[in-house]
Amino acid sequence: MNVKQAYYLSMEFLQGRALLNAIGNLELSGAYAEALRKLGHDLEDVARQEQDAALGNGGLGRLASCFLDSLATLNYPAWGYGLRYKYGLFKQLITKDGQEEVAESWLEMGNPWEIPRKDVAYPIKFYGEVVTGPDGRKQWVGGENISAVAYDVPIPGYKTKTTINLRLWSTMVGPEYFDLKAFNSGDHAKAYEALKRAEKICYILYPGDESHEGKTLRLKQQYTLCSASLQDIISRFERRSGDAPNWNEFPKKVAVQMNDTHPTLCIPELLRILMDVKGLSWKEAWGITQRTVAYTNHTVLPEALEKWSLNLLQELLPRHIEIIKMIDIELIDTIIDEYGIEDLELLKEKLNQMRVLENVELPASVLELLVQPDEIAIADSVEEEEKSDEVTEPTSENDALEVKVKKDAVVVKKVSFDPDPNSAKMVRMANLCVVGGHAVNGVAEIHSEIVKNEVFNDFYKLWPGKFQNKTNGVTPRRWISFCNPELSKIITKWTGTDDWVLNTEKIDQLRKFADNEELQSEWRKAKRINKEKIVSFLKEKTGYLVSPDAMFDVQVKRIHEYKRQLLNILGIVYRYKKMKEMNADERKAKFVPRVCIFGGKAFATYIQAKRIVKFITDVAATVNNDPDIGDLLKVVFVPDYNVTVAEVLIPGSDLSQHISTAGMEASGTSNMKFAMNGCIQIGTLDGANVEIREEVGEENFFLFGAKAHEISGLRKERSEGKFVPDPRFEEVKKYVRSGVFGPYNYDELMGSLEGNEGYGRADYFLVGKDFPAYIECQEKVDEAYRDQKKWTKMSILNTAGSHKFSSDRTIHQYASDIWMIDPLVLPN
Ligand code: T68
Repeated sequence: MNVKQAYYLSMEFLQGRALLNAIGNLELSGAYAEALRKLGHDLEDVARQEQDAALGNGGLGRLASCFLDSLATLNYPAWGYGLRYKYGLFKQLITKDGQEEVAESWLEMGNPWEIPRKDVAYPIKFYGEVVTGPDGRKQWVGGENISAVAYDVPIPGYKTKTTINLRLWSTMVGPEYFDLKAFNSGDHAKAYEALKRAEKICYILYPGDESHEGKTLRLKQQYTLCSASLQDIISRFERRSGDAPNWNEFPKKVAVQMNDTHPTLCIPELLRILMDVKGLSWKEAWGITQRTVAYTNHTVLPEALEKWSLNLLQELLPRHIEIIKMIDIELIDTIIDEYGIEDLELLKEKLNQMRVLENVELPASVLELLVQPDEIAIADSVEEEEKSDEVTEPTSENDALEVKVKKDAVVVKKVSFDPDPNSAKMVRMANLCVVGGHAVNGVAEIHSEIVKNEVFNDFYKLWPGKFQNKTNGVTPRRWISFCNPELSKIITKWTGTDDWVLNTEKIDQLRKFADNEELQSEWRKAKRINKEKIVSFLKEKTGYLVSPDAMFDVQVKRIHEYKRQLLNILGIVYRYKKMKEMNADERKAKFVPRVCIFGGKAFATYIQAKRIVKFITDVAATVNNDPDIGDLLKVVFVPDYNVTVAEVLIPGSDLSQHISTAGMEASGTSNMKFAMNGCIQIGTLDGANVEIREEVGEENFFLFGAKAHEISGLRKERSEGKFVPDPRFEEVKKYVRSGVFGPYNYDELMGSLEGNEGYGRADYFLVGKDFPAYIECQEKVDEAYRDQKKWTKMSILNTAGSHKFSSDRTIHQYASDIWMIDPLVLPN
């Protein structure tokens, strides 16, 4: 059956544990537990032995894994492709100094979930040079040659026989690269050099890329993923098409989705193979490539939009840079067609913003077009506006003269197209993706609007039809059914079927029972059981003993300034200070007991994020040991947050925090998981929060904070020195600086929230601006929690309204709007 197949290429897959998920999807949990019991083992104990497969950082990687579950479940012909990192995302230790990273050696005990496919291997080349072969085709020769070997990880779907494949590449070299001579002469290290060089490509996820070596390694990783996957996809296409493949059919059989820009090299690699290996013309190859690939954007943070140094690319992938230059020329032609050459300033601006190559001279043919000899002649014959009778000659071949008729004088203005000699030449991967693919999508409605109207607005004006929204989703198997069996039983009972696991819209039926006392009581019992699991978990991991009677208030996600863990912890500090100012009775009357739980990893080189971790743990140490406070407030930083930890924390949370500066969180996906598990959110109008609030009802969501469209104005106000901070914000910073939380110097952290100037300073993320609204909103949360009936109703309505956020819905939309693939159920 030669149907069209989709391939999801991602540098990250955050799979978590596989056992309970696999037997759950195969509906074998009961039988498996029983079989284990007979052998004297407990299923949960066995499951706990498994290490998380943490081949990802956060949301982007976990999304890829949720997508695989949905693809298999919905019987789509689709595979995932990634890298088999030897060490996953680091293990996070929390010490007295904050976060410490150690390597996560997840393969140490072997991996029972993979099938090594030594028979599936492809050559990968780096460096070398480009020559023209006797047939006139370009050939990439010499260089460093390694091989990428496949490891297949089966992904079983839920209630279906379909099992799809996640193919992970590992890098090595053949025995011919073992330097026997060197070894025999005693130079053992040299003998293994080539092998080590190859193997290190797949050592770790996201190597630090501050150094040249680090950058090179990261680029090698990206290219390995793209090249090996495309060679595999192409060889499958050829196998299925028989003797003479019709390459025009390729986009009818293959859809390649690039998970962010990390697999962008797919574009020049597909072009290279089609032209240099298969002999197609540029025009044919370019058309095929554009119809095959599509790009998902996951961030609008300018610093996260990937750029690579042209020199590094030139050195490592010389043929690809030639191809990228050809793409750049295609794009320049399109930009000139669109904007014309009359207004050279405008044209220059558009070229500067839109080109794939940044700060690189224009090709000579284009410059020729831009320098209009006629206009120079006119200019020569008239006086300039400034009454100078000298017309400036172009100083370099990259300069052009712009002639404008202004009143009755002719104004001659020199427009320089020279690159800036002080800035590096770069390749903009996102622009390459937008030009090279047929679809570009954001991951939540508000984010897709920002993608269209801000980040890629020039491209949107050029090709409005390319831009789409695909709101993220999460798999209800892992994120309700398996992680929360207590709640699942209740949903099944009240909706009358367990069909909701596949057809989540059925969960909506809970809505009509939201006031039902029996349901409410069952609901609270389930939450209580899940909270007790958190209590034991926290005791084991941190030593802190918390009370399940308290509200569990949770913020778990990567530590980043834009996600504003700092706002949360400053809110807690403010609460603590107020408690300290009251007597015991006043305290009890005013505050609902809370356990504030944080979890998340800071990128190893992100100093400010690490300071935030340190701050949270310092606050925890002070508050938790304060006898005045007791169970009224506890703060816990859970070390080493990962998928497995999320599976414990999410079902037992009461309140979850999604409080990013509006416009900065592309979507968020844990917000969806929390809603599904009946947790109420406190959040800003950002990412998928906007849609979650719409679905669950605004009265069941604690909203606060500035709106996305206000942010740039607020930053401007700040830089002009017009921002007047709320006295409560000043009070809380002063309190932190006073040393209540220990000897650590918090000047740097608090200072980042002050001043008028600079990114990373001047409170760029508007913590101070949103602080008063946040603490007032938290007071409303306390008030709502006191009324347990009301709270339980809100909780039920969150679960009921969460059904849109199943990744099954998302995957159906990708399949029908971008990939054009259909489900395929194989006959028995
Ligand atoms: C996240 N992005 C978005 N990036 O932040 C989140 N890795 O809003 C969204 O819900 C999620 O993607 C899924 O769409 C990430 O997780 C990374 O982890 C990342 C960024 C740069 C390089 C590598």
